[in-house]
Amino acid sequence: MKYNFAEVEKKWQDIWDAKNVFAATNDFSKPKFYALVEFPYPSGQGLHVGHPRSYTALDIVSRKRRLEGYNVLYPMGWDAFGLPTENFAMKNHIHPEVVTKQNVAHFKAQLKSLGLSFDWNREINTTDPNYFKWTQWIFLQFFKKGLAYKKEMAVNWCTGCKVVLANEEVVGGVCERCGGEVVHKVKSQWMLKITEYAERLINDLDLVDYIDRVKVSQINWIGKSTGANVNFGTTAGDNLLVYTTRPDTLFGATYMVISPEHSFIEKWADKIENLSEIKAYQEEAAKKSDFERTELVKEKTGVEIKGIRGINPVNGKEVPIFVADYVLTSYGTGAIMAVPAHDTRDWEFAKKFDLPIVEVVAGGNVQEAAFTDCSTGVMVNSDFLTGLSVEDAKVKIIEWLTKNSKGEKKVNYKLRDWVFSRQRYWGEPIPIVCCDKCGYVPVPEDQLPLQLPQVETYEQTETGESPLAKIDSWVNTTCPHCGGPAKRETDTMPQWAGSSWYFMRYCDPTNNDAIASKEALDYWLPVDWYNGGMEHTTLHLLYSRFWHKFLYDIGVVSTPEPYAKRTSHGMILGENNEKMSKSRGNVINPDDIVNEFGADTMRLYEMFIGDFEKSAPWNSSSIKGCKRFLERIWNLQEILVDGDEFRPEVETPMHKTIKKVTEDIENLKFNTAIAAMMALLNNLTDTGKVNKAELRAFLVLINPFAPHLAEEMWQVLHFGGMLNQQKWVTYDEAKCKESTIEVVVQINGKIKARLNVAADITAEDAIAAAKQDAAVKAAAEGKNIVKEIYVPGKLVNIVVK
Ligand code: ANZ
Ligand code: ZN
Repeated sequence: MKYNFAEVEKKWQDIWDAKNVFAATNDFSKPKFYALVEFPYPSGQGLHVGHPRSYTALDIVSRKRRLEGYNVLYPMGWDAFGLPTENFAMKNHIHPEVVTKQNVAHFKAQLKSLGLSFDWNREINTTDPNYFKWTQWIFLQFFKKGLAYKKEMAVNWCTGCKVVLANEEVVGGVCERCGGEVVHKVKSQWMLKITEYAERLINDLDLVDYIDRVKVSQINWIGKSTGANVNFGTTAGDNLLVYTTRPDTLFGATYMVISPEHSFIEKWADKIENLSEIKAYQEEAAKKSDFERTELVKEKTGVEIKGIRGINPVNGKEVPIFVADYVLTSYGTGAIMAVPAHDTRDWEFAKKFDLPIVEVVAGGNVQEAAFTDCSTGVMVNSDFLTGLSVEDAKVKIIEWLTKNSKGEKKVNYKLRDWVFSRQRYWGEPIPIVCCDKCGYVPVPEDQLPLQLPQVETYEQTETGESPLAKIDSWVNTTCPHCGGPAKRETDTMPQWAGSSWYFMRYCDPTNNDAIASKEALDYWLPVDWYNGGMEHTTLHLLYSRFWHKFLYDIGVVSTPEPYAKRTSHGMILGENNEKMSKSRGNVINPDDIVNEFGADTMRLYEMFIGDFEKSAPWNSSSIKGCKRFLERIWNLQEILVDGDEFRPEVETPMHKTIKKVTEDIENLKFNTAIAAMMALLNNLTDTGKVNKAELRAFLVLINPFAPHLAEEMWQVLHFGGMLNQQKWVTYDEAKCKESTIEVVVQINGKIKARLNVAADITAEDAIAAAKQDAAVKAAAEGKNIVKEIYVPGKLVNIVVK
């Protein structure tokens, strides 16, 4: 009987749907398990073979958990606001809502064809007004707590998309989306104060079970740095505050640098003798991204400010002040004391501009290269610090600075506040009204959702305002506070907004009175297991932890962290080990695989492709192997016999495999779980039969991986009920060990025999048994035995002369 995957898979997908078998129940007395995968952006390209890798993995875990008696929530939805949809709409003159609808329908059909056990009753879409009502509501809570604020700032301006980008969206100095040049532009932006949570976002990583590389990259992204703010004097009369992580090197500061955007320049313009030169330099710097400016390999540039000098507070010495773009406005104080002897960038700059290099930590040759090691060196040329270790000198100088009101200890973070404004149409409108009298006034909560108006075109205005700014009837409104004329905010939220809280909405997706009921949130949160891509570790993961913490602070959720556990899968690459991309022409369409081999094979293959946490190249011949494996399982029906217990000859492999699959699933070792089931299948077919007890157990094991085939066999063999409602199989630890093992016997390194002996045999008995073997006896005949060795569980080696 041939296995017809197409028919069987469709049949079971329809039954599961009709019977709602994967719906999470609202029975809050049951133990729960909340599995989450990153919901996709429904792009026009449809599903990528990378998506099912994550979805299948947690589908396997979810299917197993259901059989273990948990109330499982495994939801799916659409992160559907964003630029590609808007760009497509702009080009083709279709409303983004229509584009989104089409793309979602396509994605959903593709996901359904894979037999993933999502609870489709809880499907959400970030562009649905009933959803973004709550995204807007959360924004207003931020606003009310002073954590959403407006700020004039130099932002990343993409010359291609004509849109302000978050730092994270600038990759390698260019726009992540269009590859266009990114320059600086000053704009008034809505900001979210994520920096207020920086410390907790680091410390609370102790409360969760995240894989190490995720933890490390979060910590690095937040970038906590401990040092001091030091107040330098200047001959202009004003002070200049610098941030340094090496206050111990203060005596080695031979010049200062301020960023091109530093307000000092404006303020003392009339004292600066070479102002036009500096203005020209400022213009050049504005064209560069932060990335370009801080690149180590870049040759340093800068201009000395003529007419004003800095004064080192520790010794009163005058030093030149430069304007140079390797100092960023947005970090620390935007000004530094330069210590060329002990900082590489300062050293390069000093060499180029012929500035003095004064050694203050002994141990290197500072004329040759900066000596940056601070673990072993001893202070020199540093007055009251001389002779101290770097660590002690840091403590002492901070004491001195504090006592003399010249500075203080300071912690800085690389993390910046989150630029939350976009000048785009296809996003959540920011629910704020600007009134001349009352300032920024929130749209009253009972008027949410604030919906998007219809527009003629999706292009921004000449000045880069959002297309909403062109709709007078939308912009002009009355102030909710004083009733006077007012204007609406026309910026929309960034794409990251909707995904910052979506896992909460799944708990109670149709609630009209709250983001979700407190009861549902308290029951389901935190998410028990969240799997997603490494590319979302620093943005989405951090943003959503931040929103969750804020909602925790205002009493909406009851746990400080949203995700108890976070794992990450590797990328699926093209056959040639390159990233799959349209331009390389190596994209595999999941639909083609499902059509040709079936969903079960696709699922199995993606889990068998390699170590789940590492990237893996696509391999077409290996897919065929997976298909054959499933067909061999199907054919077990032909050798089926009665039996309520495992037969003695397969008892150990049965227990061992149950144990292995059970554990491997928990440890993301899907590939080795599959390999173990393949080995078990061989064990069974080697005996020429399989009994009912064995096959039942086998089907339960393979079910999470290949649920259609397993469910179908369960039915045609009348095993009773549906497989997805059975219990997970258990094993007996004592029966996982082989009672006998095979031991190889060698004479002078050549294999002479293979013996079956008790697994716990002693060396003495093993050697004795070996010597009893006829072939061994014959080979040793008439020779002297000089050595006998037993390698436990493996071999007996006899050396003869
Ligand atoms: C003097 C010094 C001496 C420094 C030395 C380093 C080594 P992290 O660890 O990244 O916080 N710095 C401060 N503000 C800056 C800005 N806005 N743009 C560019 N560089 C800036 O590094 C802090 C160090 O980077 C600071 O300590 C400062 O240089 C520089 F042997 O001050 B240091
Ligand atoms: Zn008003």
